[in-house]
Amino acid sequence: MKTYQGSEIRNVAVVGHAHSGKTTLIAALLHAAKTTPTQGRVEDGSAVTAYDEEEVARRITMQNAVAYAEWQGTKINFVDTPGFHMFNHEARAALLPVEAAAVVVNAQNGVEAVTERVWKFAEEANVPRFVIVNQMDHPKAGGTSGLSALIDDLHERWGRLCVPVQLPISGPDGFHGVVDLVTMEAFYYTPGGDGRGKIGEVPASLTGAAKAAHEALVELVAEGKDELMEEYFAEGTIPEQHLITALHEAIREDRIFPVLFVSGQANMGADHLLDFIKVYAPAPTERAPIAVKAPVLQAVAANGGGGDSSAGSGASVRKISDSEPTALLVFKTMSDPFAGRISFFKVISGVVRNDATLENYTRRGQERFSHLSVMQGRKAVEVVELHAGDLGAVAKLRETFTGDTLGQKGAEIQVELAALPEAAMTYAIEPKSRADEDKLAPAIHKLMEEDLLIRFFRDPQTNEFLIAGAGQPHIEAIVSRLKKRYHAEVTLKAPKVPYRESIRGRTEGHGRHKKQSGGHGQFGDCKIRMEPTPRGGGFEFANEVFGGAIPRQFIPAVEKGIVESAARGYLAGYPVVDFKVTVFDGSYHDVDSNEMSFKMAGRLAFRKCMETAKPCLLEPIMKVEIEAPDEFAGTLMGDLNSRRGRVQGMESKGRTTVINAEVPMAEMLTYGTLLTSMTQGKGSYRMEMNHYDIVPQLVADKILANAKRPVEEEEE
Ligand SMILES: Nc1nc2c(ncn2[C@@H]2O[C@H](COP(=O)(O)OP(=O)(O)OP(=O)(O)O)[C@@H](O)[C@H]2O)c(=O)[nH]1
Ligand SMILES: [Mg+2]
Repeated sequence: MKTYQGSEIRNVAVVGHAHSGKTTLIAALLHAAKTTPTQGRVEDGSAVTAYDEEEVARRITMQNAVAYAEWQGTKINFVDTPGFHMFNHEARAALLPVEAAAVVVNAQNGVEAVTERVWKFAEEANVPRFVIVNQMDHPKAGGTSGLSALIDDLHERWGRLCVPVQLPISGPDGFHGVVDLVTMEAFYYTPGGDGRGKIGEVPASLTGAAKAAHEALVELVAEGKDELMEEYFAEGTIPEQHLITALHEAIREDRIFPVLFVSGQANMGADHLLDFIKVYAPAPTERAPIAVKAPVLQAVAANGGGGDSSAGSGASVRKISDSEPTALLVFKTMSDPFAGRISFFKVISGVVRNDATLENYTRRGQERFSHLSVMQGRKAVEVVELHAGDLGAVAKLRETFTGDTLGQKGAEIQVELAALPEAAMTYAIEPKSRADEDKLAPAIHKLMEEDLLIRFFRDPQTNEFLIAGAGQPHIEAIVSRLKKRYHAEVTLKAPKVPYRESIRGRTEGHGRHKKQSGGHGQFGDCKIRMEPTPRGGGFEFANEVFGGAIPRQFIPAVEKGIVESAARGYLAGYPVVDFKVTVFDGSYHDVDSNEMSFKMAGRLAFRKCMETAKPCLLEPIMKVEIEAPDEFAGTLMGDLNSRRGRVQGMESKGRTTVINAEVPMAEMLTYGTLLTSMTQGKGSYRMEMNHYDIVPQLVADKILANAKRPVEEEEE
């Protein structure tokens, strides 16, 4: 394979609502570029970017995938992303390594909930966007009110900067091709062909509309650029070459969001879209230098850890250029039971060569890059070197994970990943056999390497294994992967609510641990003050012991005892959070005092405090967005009320109502099924963890009645 320079590379994330046809469109583009001899299909698992067996079985994309097309001297890297709301965090993550987002809109439905969401992600990530109106072959393309209504809708949502750069050639007999509004040429396609069009005349019925659309485009491009404006007024138009350069610049600077028309499934418009990406999408080397965090040197422990020896922290930038020091960012990990861990990365700067040894800046190890590759779906294609801006992959790094930066020694940078939502649903799982139990933890940890949303832990109360994820389909896919990839079989049990405990009052407590059982005794004694901190504040610890009432070296033991006891819970075995402890007094014994004794004293003092600190139960509150046709709004609102939901807003979009509410997780565990029956299958919802709040007394009483109160095994 040819070696591509940064200026010859385009990185495009393909984002959009579920089923808008992203995976199919990429398959069409790859076929048009002769990457695949036939066009891959989602239906039979032959689409290049839909290789995961869970995805093939469900016919949806669940994780990002990478593929590339070599198109007229340019390498176009595509990142296919999930449109299903539960996996939208993947789409967000895909925007980090790219310079353009192709926002795919289903021509039948226009802009949908996730279309808006991914647009916002791209905006936040500072990534130029183009709108691809897909499924133009569909008899219902344009919906009930036609394509001009679709364009009006784009304007309404994202402003007049959304401007067509093509005009679709469609009529009652279907979709035939597009008019390029820059060159004013028409391209005609055969449905089900190879995606390569034939140049022809603009149909007479469209010449007027094409001229008007061309002028609208030219005006928008020239806007704010004095020399172009002058040229436009003097000549009445802008020469094609100037227009191309100016449009490229306008797209890069977010002054224009071009709109194009294709059919992925019938492979119509593919070559033109590839051309468009080549000419108009920014090359990585053209983008402004990316913000990076310069290294933060660890305080040296040998200094006693007290002195602040951190240096060089703060924001900085790195230019995407071969001449900068080599650095790369791992943006995705795939754990393959055979090939091992495959790390997908973007070369931020410099050149990565096969067999290079690079330092993992995040974890401080050395990694050897053997069999340097680029990914074509699941297939790794080996390359000799990768230049700044390119996307690549390497297998079998020893200790490198998603989010890590690596590079040459002495030129450290760090790049921040987009924030992930909290897991929205927790299930208990039970290994089917002893052998399954042994395989479970290592297998889940492998899956967690590629899916950062998974949480895996033990229920402190029941000792069950708990697994948390984005929702039921997500958890089910994890369970299926555990079985198919790692032969670890588990049964899924009812969803669990991860309650927590906290306190509402300020109090003091005394813990004294004394044992005299012949020989060496044990003695620890501390007095602590406990007070609530704001919600989400976690745990704080302060030391106000003066005059050596407790020797310095035993203070951490007191803290440790408190932390351990808090993790075990007080009311019902859920971890106690959001409180501050100050140790202010105590006593010790010259011979009998040791760490263990002060840890015990810490535990006892904590439990003493809990008795009077007005302990309370906290529950996770979800941020929920529900979408359904207007006629169901009343039913849904009533239902939310009965679920202790607090409606934050209700909005009507076309004939759809969108309700935003905050609802306790405990009330949402089986909402998916209920919503389907309440809305005849026409409603959809998504939710994410938002915050913890105190459980109302009546509800808490019921939970506590069913819970075992944890017992502290050690006695004074
Ligand atoms: N008529 C028509 N159908 C299409 C077109 N593109 C996709 N489809 C159909 O729409 C369905 C979804 O296509 P996908 O390519 O899987 O859609 P996606 O956007 O990748 O979906 P997610 O990955 O779940 O977000 C499939 O059944 C396709 O056959 C198109 O251009 N025309
Ligand atoms: Mg897909």
